[in-house]
Amino acid sequence: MTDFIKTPGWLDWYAGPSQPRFKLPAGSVDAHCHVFGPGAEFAYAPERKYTPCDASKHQLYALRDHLGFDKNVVVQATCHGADNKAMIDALLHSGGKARGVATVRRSVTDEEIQYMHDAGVRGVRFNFVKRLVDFTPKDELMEIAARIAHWGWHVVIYFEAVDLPELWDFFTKLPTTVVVDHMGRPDVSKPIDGPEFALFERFMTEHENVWSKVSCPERLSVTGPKALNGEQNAYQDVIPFARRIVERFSNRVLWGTDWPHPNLKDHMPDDGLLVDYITHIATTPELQKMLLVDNPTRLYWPELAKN
Ligand code: 0GY
Repeated sequence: MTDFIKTPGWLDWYAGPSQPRFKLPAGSVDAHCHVFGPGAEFAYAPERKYTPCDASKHQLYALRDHLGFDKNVVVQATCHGADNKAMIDALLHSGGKARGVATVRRSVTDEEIQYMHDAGVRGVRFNFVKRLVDFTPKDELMEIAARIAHWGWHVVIYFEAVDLPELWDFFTKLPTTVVVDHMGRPDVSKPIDGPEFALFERFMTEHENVWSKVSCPERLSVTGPKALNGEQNAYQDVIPFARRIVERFSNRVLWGTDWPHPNLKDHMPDDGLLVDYITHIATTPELQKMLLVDNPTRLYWPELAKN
């Protein structure tokens, strides 16, 4: 058994989250969350850039029930590298209520892909955030994308807004549905109508295969969780960005808690308040149902989607 020491300064996830006031629509999906280990059972990857606190499938599913979600999409986190065992174990113990996004290398075999598919994996994640991963050549990623396209999987991409120009040609050649993590991490201290966010909107406008998660205000916010003028204002600076993406691309947006919130050092969000935040970015019952139920069901459980 290996003992893993958590990265210094990294906060533990928030135990005892509040009960959200927003009652999630029936069938809501938490479309971005992780499991970490437990390290004694599923060792963290030698090449990891951080060591998390353990966050098990049991704890994830207890949070799902507490918040009122019906299902989860468990995204492979970088601390587990391309060893997808902990994520797959979570899917296999979900009673069909979790689907997954894996990290794979070029060496992955068709048998391994088939095994992951049968367990509920429906996508691969390509990560370009330099503090999280080492560089992988784009030809290797393109080869992986071409292979997983045969299973009907999609590609999840994670990058910083300043890197979009350099990655544009690669992203726009991907042969699958492409899901952007956290709106491409905009710098929300810059104007929403400035060139950086305009490029992201152009990316989504010109490429109808591109979807976006409108999650992680706690990562993007400069003003933070403080309710400056009452609770309505948590992560206020992120709201206009997320709301615009939800309203412009309402049939291609997803939302997730990002539990257990890797790599946060300043504050750890209360997941109940994060759920309440949804009502500020998806402001009508119709938009909320598309964001939380219809879109993730169509992408991850197409067999359940009505149209
Ligand atoms: C996220 C964000 C982060 C980390 C990871 O896989 C990961 O390590 O995704 C981050 O540090 O920004 O989406 O969970």
